[in-house]
Amino acid sequence: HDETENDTGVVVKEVVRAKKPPLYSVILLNDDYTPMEFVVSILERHFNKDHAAATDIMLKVHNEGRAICGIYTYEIAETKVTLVTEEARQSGHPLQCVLERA
Ligand code: TYC
Repeated sequence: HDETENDTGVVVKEVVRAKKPPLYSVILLNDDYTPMEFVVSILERHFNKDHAAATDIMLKVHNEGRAICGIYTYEIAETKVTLVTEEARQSGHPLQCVLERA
């Protein structure tokens, strides 16, 4: 908090808010091998999408090469990338999930 006096002599209190943290987009990249239903399931479970929204995003990646799955602060975004990549490799899929400054 800070107290300042304006040009009418009135003391004004202002709240100094925390600076907004930088945000990061989590992005899925297309490949020729990861099954469509696997990508839809990833979007439902890791990015809180319903089946229709997950299908739309998966098809956008399939048709355009990439799509944003969600926007988060750094630690959350990085954790999503790690968990999605681990699950894809465990399942034998080459799915690529990356971070970008939003
Ligand atoms: N192109 C893949 C296929 O035809 C599907 C796919 C969609 C793969 C999105 C990755 O991030 C992806 N099976």
